[in-house]
Amino acid sequence: MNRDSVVLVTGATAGIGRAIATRFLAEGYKVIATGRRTERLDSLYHSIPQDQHDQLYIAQLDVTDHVEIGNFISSIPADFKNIHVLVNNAGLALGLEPAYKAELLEWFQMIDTNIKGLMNMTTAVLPGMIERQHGHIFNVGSVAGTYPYPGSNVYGSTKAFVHQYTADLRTSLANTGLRVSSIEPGMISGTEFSNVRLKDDDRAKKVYEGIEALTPDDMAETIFWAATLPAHVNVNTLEVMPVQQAFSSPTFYRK
Ligand code: NDP
Ligand code: 8X3
Repeated sequence: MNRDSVVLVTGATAGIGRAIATRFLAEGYKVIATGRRTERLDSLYHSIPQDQHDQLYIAQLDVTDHVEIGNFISSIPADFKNIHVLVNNAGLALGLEPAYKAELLEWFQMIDTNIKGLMNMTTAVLPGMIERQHGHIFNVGSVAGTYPYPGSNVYGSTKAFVHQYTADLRTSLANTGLRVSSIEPGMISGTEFSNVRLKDDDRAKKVYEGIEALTPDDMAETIFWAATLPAHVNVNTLEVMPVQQAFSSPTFYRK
């Protein structure tokens, strides 16, 4: 990594993605910030110090649309083309109901975004990284990919995919010098994750009551750290939880 390195962040309009973009910008790196909501991309642009404006390129992008992604990649301005770090952060959970009450279309949307979106972005950016012989792909997974909980349903399954996909990608790229990392956080407050999942802001707020959860800045710090380690060091998988979150043993439902 050097100060001309370009960091492409998906889902930079909110939460962790926005914090990651802000962090790399503050450290002097160039950032391509993407997401579907253009007003949020504009707000990111206006929120950073003026002397960082030249370091930021914003682009509306839906990670589920592989045709749009192809057009986006070819339209990136020359001074932002050399993407060194791709942070596949865009993702969402929808619903927390038991499986028999869940909406099939919401399951499809999680698969399209968390799995196919991540694959769309990776395959679009990878050839350039191979050509330039440097690159680092971060995939944002979740503890939900390892520890099941009621209502996680397809969300946890998509994150289990992210974990294994990262491991397979890492293995496949081991002889290229490229780095691949799966970052798997637990509960993070101060993002729109629960608002999107529950479609109810009051319920979303209650999720974090009494818990000092991780913050988007904690995750930005984690990814910044892993990205700036010496080039021969690869963080394969990193599971991060707030101290107040832990594991629970299998549950019994007695008759
Ligand atoms: P937010 O809801 O705050 O942010 C999600 C981001 O994803 C938004 O910027 C949103 O942008 C973007 N996004 C969603 N769908 C698409 C799409 N189709 N195309 C492009 N961008 C999309 O949530 P978080 O910051 O909390 O979540 C970020 C990642 O972290 C997710 O992958 C999530 O699963 C993961 N995670 C979150 C945890 C938490 O507790 N919050 C814990 C563990 C992992 P827009 O709507 O503008 O497109
Ligand atoms: C988000 C963390 O535990 O709410 O991935 O599923 S959790």
